[in-house]
Amino acid sequence: MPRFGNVEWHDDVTSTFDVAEARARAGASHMTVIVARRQSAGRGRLGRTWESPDGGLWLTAILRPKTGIDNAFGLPALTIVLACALAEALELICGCEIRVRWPNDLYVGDRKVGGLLGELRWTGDQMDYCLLGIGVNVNVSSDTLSPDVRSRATSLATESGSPVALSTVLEAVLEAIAGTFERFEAHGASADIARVRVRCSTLGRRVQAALDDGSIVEGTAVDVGSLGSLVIETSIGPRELWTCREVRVIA
Ligand code: BT5
Repeated sequence: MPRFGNVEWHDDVTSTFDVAEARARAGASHMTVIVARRQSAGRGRLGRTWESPDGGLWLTAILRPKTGIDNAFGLPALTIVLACALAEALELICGCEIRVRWPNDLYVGDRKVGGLLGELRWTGDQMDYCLLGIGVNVNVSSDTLSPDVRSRATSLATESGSPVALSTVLEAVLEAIAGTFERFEAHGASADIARVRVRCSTLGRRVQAALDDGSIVEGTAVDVGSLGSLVIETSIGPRELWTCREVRVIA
């Protein structure tokens, strides 16, 4: 049963976040989704660029949670749990193993096939709404990506060996968002975190995490906490990360 009332399609946008922001400010309802065929200024985390040529699924969903979620705890949990649900759904479509790299990347082997970006909007200390951005390289052809990104990216079509219907992926992604969010509101993230732990390729690896303040934490990634954090065992004990610029697997 579709649980999305309003799916708005665009050919060209700067970013689906820009359109979603305008719609949310104008009062758009929970689960309104903005989809674009191309973005001229697609966004990644921390001001990075998300390359968004033809052939990808680029969308932002507007969520209006009934219960409070916040930047420190709620959002990291929601995004990693959703990343896991997306990986499961996309894997069924393309038949290749899709894993989650903490905090919010979808990978096939060593190549990135998609990413998530969650942002909260506040009025004072009251959360107004949550914007969830999702990008999946469905049929993106590698020669439409910059050389730097091309060497580290893949698409569902490349991995499955044939083109994949954008509408099938959209339907699966919307179902994953709706199902994950319903469970999240009803029970929190902890029930789904067990699935994340199985699917998270960061766990068990030696990593270097570049924190937002520029410092580096190095150690073995040993757990995803029940609220979505990454626990790294360092030479001086465990460190729990909620956010960081980048986690690099070094061994
Ligand atoms: C992400 O950021 O992975 C979040 C991506 C979210 C994109 C969606 S598309 C719809 C919605 N509207 C937007 O404007 N954004 C969201 P991050 O973890 O910061 O990764 C960004 C990095 O991924 C870049 O610096 C590149 O190295 C790489 N990258 C850029 N475009 C890519 C692509 N199409 N495929 C694979 N990797 C890419």
